[in-house]
Amino acid sequence: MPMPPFAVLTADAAPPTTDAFAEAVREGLTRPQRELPSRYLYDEVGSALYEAITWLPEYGLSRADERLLARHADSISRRLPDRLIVAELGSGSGRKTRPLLQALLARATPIVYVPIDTSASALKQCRNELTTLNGLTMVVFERSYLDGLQEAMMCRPADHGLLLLFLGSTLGNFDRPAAEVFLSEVRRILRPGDALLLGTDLEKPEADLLLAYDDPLGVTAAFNRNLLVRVNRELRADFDLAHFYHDARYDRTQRRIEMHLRSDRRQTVHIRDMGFTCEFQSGETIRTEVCHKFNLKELRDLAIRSGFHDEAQWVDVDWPFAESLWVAV
Ligand code: AVI
Repeated sequence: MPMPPFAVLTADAAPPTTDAFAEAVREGLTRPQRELPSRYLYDEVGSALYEAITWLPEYGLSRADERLLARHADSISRRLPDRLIVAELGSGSGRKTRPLLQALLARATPIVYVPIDTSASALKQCRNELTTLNGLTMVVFERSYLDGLQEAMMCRPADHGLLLLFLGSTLGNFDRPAAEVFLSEVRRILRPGDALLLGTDLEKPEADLLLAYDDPLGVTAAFNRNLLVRVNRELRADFDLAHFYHDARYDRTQRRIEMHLRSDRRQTVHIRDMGFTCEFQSGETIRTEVCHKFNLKELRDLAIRSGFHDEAQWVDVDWPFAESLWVAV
């Protein structure tokens, strides 16, 4: 399909609906370990708070990702074909992607860049950050990752390769088995020879991780508790924020940080839009996010198991983090 002659196109949005949110909240809060899906952390306020987290001295993940992409943009781009579409799952603000797009544009223009995200606010930031790049055509998809990727494949001229970016260790927010299933699904949508650049946070001392996810300023706590503000606002609930605390833990067996919201007393919460009541015991928690940490060997094994060849890997030494370039076999 020929590309549109304009710089920015927003596809008809299919964002998560309030019904889907309500269903996810009901389902999650009735589990033995109560849960709220982490994708709902990213409303307008949540996206801004996450952006603030990326600047915190204790949270080195995003800066390591950015450093690696800036340092190795040329070597990454040299391994890719000149005629290329770049799609990105979970574009975030677009800041980290800029140097890589610049390196690709220095070799060949135009480049079509397709950020795919369920967060309208993240896509807006990304558009603002990257529209100034000469020679870049953006096609923005407010979609789930796999739906968006499938549509991106349809925008792709037959003689173009595809580079898919999945950065920022978003893969770590999936359970490990789900991560493998997801990568295999991605592989099924790609064509042989297409590339995946995967950014993942690596294992590091537990104390560093706990500080990264429970910063002294309380930004991560606000990011986490904002999820209750969202449930209150969108589903007319009455979570009392004075009695739910941010709790970040490291699970050594699963090698992951878990974020929870802990009730500091016995209390009853009503979610009026759903006619649903939830009793909390003192100390009971709602798990809101899991952030898995990886090692290099398991990433290489994961590449093979999900149908990729592990082409190259770059690692940041200051904050152990890996950028892996995989090619679909
Ligand atoms: C988006 N994701 C990769 C972040 C992480 O580190 O897993 C989300 C986050 N949660 C708390 N701080 C950052």
